[in-house]
Amino acid sequence: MCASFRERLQNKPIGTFFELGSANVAEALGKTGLDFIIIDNEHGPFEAESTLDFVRAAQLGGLCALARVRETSRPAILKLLDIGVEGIIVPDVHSVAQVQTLIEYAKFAPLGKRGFCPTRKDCWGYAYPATEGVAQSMAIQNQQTLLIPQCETIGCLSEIEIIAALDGVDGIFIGPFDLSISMGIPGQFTHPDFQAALQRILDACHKNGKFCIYFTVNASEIAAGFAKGFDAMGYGLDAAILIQAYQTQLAQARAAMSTQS
Ligand code: 3PY
Ligand code: MG
Repeated sequence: MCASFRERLQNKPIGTFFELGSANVAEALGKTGLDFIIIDNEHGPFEAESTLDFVRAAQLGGLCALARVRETSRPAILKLLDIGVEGIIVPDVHSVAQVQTLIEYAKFAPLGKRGFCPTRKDCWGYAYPATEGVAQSMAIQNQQTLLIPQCETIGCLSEIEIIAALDGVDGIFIGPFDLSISMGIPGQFTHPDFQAALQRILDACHKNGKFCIYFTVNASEIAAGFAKGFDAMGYGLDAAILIQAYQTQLAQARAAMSTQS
């Protein structure tokens, strides 16, 4: 068994958004030194059925498999949890009430009202003993399966202290693009108001013993993110980094070719 996301928080984990949608890519990313991937059911083109194959491949490659849900509906959340993702990242959160509903969907009683069925998450019922298995599975899932709302709207920001304090919220993922857009300063990540918002979210999380994940598309900003106090960093998207890698390698090859003639 590879280290869990919580265990990896001790060592500044770095992940990436998984958009390419192939089990081969998920497995190959396990060779890169990444800690986790976020299988993107919000902006990516795939659904729960193919996500299951990506989860398996990621786990085979030693990666934590988190998934971003497509929407905040009960089926969208339940399906991803039941196929065995380690945590769900929930976009477009606006209010405390919405997060309370998310907790109902994502956590078993007594925290929430998640529906129970033996599924891949507990090896279809074979992971735990038959009689006490249900209660044991529920307790383990509540502890190990992470509910991570995104803070990426003004609404969420304005209630972040209450949201971060909710029992059942494990951590917060900041979406800088949407948060800056919602604040009326799109893409202005160094703007003082944006920086103050980041600090506010970070403080709300840490005051309540919750982890806080930030996202950047620049590898050069990862160290600064950890220095600021973020517990994990999302870095870029697999497709974009593939493009960059080819561009860099080809530019070097063409530069070497130009010196030959
Ligand atoms: C955002 O920046 O809005 C995100 O959701 C990260 O992709
Ligand atoms: Mg977003």
